[in-house]
Amino acid sequence: MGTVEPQVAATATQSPTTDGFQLVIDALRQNGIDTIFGLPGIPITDLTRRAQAEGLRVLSFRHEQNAGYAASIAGFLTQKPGICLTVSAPGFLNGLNALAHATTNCFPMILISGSSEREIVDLQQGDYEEMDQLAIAKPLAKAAFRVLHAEDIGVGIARAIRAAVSGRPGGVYLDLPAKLFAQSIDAESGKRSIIKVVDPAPRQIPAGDAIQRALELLRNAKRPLILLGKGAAYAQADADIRALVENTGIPYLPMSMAKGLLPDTHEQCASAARSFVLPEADVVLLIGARLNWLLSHGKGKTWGGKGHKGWGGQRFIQIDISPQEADSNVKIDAPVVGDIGSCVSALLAAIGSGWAKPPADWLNAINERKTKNVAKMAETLAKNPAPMNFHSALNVVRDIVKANPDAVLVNEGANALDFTRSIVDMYKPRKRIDVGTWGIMGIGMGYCVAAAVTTKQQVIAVEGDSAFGFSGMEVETICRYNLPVCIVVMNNNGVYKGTDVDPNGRDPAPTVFVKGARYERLIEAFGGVGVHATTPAELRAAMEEAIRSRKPTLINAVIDETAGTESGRITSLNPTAKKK
Ligand SMILES: Cc1ncc(C[n+]2csc(CCOP(=O)(O)OP(=O)(O)O)c2C)c(N)n1
Ligand SMILES: [Mg+2]
Repeated sequence: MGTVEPQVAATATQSPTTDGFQLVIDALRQNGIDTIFGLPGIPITDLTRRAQAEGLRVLSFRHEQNAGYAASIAGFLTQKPGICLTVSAPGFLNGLNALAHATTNCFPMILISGSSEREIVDLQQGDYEEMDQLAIAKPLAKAAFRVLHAEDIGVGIARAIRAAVSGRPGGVYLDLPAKLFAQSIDAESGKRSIIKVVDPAPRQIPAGDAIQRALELLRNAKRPLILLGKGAAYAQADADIRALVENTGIPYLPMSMAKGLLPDTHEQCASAARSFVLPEADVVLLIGARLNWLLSHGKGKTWGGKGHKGWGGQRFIQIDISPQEADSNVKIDAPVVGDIGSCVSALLAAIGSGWAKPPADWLNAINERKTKNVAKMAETLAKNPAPMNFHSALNVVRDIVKANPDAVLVNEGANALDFTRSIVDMYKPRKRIDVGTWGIMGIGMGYCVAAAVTTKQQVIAVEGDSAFGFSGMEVETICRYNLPVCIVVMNNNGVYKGTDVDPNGRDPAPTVFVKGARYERLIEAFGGVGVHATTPAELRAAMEEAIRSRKPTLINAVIDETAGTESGRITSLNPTAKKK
């Protein structure tokens, strides 16, 4: 055993050191990242502890997929990359779904996964949780990097941040092998190695001739239409987008997550006449909306085309940050490439004042449809059938959201999604977050956690009973952090409906769950409030109380099991066996 003195002498002459753990934390913090969504284990357990000790918010989940979805939507809501932190192989794979989701939805996110020893992994010698994670992440990520040396952590995180938020945002993978964390280097050079990223998402100014080309087309339109996508919501250019819509007087349709960019009750909102305006419009201005399946690829019957691929005759102006987006499905006559904020403000400036409103016959025709459809919907919503159905339950949610316009609405399911989207009006930007481009189930509870911690607002989740099951265990997470989340499970005993039966009478049908399941008891196990609601009045009282108390609440809203339709609104995409 040595004495104490030599050690003291040694530390007195050695310069201070830092290590990989610390450098990761410093690099994130210096770039304004204050929250990590993750799940601890080898080799990142100490990273979660030390990040928390240093004041970062570390939110620990029950499954990495939910942490990943949380990170992805935090990216959407804040324009900063959402961080998901996982262990190696299985934890990494659990996070990968969310990484792919972020890339597909253009949400900035960084999946940081610990990984096993490179020398062993590359020789496939059977290491603990052995996997070539970088290779696997690459096709699903916008970019993927690995850091091997502590002095490169600063560069690695800077590159990951830039890749995630610049241009079209997306999911980035950052591989941090176990050995990196304990590497120690001189503190001063460590400090110098951190890069505070300057201008991570540079504005991209559209070309003047592109703006003129777009205005030319718009000016000559007889039946113009504006389509707002979630890219427009992400851009946080809310005032300019509203001014563009109002100054031109052009009717607009918001895509699901663009709802509330202008209030859904706005007189120019054409949502209630969607099936009329799409085929009838002659010039369509797309703002941060891609012509993917959600818009029937810009052609076919939805757009008034003959058959399922026929062009409907519309001419398109497309504002998008990616120069490759135009012409992906139909011809784009006027592509405007740039960031949405810059493009919209350039259009606004070029329009000036005195833009002629669209022809009155177009606006009148839309209003006529709107009035008729709104009246029809009001009639349906006023009914109070027993058992409760989607409409009578969502009529309550509609009122609650109207009274609490700052609340964030999370929504997933099939019927539970489609009916909510069309019935529940949104009043403010980025208040509706849902299944996104893929129509995935499983975003629910992760989105709730992220929305609550990043916005500090009340969160309301409208969940199909199937949808809820994908992330249901995170009600513990919601209770543990005591988040103001009110979950409404639209319980119709199954996927789409609860009525299917096994023709052989042996098992429950594949689409059906335990009938009369008591989902509210799940949250009671963790100290949350559970409510069983069988009428709109019970649902209303429970939601009002949840919002008043800000307590984690799960309301099991019992819905008529015959009320839904197969696949909700997208029945046409569902191949079914030919009926005999
Ligand atoms: C990850 C994933 N798995 C499966 C599906 C297929 N799917 C679409 S909607 C849905 C569930 C619909 O049932 P529910 O959430 O109860 O909504 P309901 O129509 O009954 O209101 C499923 C499983 C999916 N979209 N995503
Ligand atoms: Mg259901």
